[in-house]
Amino acid sequence: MSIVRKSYGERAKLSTNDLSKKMFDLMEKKQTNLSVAVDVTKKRELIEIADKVGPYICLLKTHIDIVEDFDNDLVEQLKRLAKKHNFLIFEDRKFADIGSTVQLQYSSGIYKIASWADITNAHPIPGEGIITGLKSIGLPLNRGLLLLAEMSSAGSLATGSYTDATISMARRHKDFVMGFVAGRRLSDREGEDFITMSPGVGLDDKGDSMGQQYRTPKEVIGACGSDVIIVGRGIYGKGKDVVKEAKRYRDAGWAAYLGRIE
Ligand code: 5BU
Repeated sequence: MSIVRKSYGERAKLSTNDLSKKMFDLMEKKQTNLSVAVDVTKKRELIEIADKVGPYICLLKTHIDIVEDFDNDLVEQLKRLAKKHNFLIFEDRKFADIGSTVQLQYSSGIYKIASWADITNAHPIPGEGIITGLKSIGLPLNRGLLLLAEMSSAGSLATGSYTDATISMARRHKDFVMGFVAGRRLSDREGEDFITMSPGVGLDDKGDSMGQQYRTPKEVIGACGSDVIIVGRGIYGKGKDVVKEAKRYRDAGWAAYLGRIE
């Protein structure tokens, strides 16, 4: 796989996926490829962190179902912050069911994810119907989907032919599938440009006690050609200065990107 040398701005112009275009444009303008994964269980904490990291991120990643006091006002506040700081919202829902079920999980229930999350993601394990189901809800709302082609955790089964089949599935739905969650760039075919987002990024630790594995922004963006670093506990973990860490990861991610395109 060759490393992409094009800037985010050039890729925005060339992209045929509306949301990828928007994402690349935003990254170029705001000069950040950092996404913060805010895995906290209280609404107030989620909003507080989102407001603090807002100026430094292109994308806020949520796990909305872990928030104990979730209500519609949380969604309204997140949308307001997204506008205020100019970032997109990614609900890391990891859908994994048949098309008809994911349609309902995406549009309905308490969370109504499709109504507020610009981006969500899905495991390719059920086959292509999962994309068709999600697309029927998301595309009319200008949403985008990432397929989980790889995972950052030790022993992940998403490797080899599974990852290859995921790329083929994405190619058949380029209007809705904007790219992959993966540890590296997966395709450099002429005329297509999937965005790659990578979790498992840390500057200080190598992992956690439950299989998470961290690599540095330089490895992920520079050597492996990914586009967005997703950082959670490295930024908001115990005793951390959230703003200081967000700036530090933003700078590290951007430096790795500049080193790659030059
Ligand atoms: P951390 O605190 O930086 O380890 O958080 C990583 C986040 O990314 C967390 O929300 C996970 O659910 C998410 N994640 C991941 O760690 N690895 C993966 O392969 C995927 C998502 Br997909």
